[in-house]
Amino acid sequence: MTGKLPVLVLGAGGHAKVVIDALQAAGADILGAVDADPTTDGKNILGVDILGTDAVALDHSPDAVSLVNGVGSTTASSPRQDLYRRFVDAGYAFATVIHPSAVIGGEVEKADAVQIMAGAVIQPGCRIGANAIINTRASIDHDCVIGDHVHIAPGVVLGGGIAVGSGSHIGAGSCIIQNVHIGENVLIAVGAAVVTDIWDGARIAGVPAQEM
Ligand code: JB3
Repeated sequence: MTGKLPVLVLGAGGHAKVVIDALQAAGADILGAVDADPTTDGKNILGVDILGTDAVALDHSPDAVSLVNGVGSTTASSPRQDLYRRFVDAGYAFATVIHPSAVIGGEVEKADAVQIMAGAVIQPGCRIGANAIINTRASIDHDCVIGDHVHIAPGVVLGGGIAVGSGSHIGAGSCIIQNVHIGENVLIAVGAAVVTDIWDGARIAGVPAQEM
């Protein structure tokens, strides 16, 4: 992960657990987690204490902590984006999270707050946008351009030279043929096989993938 400041995780659900596990594997100094649900206060995730709601995060100066976005996304345009923007607008910086088992090729550009989970492979020449998740064992081949806030779910396979527009969700186990363009805020359902360009806002599924 980037940065030397202690880390505060936003969120305390399933994605936060995976993120905390990656942070621990990378040897990060984790201060705690905060969650919108006040009933989580006092509990812990993998031994990391849940300290309260986002008000607790705001008690820490932006100079004293790095944030990690522990809220995931399962659709296009999720609350994850709003949370990221809210804290960036308040002056906070987000750390990147990279599980030590991820394989990342040469000349891969990683924007702010990128999260690359266990076993993911990113081949050379790719660019990964801000606040994007490359989830467990996803495979992204050479020269792909992944937009801001994209979620590449577990087990996705992207061929080379693919562009994925900001805010899109590529469902678990989907495969996308090389050199296609996926628009912004697209939802691709689990297990789809995508062989054509996909327009902004489309919801597609199936083999070969078609509009839902
Ligand atoms: O599919 C995989 C591998 N992971 C999924 C991930 C990408 O998305 C996972 O299975 C879930 O479907 C989903 O994980 P996530 O976002 O952690 O979902 P959930 O387990 O429902 O937990 C969301 C948590 O975020 C809840 O505890 C909410 O209270 C909290 N939350 C929502 N809005 C917030 C906010 N927490 C903070 N701090 N601030 C917010 O604004």
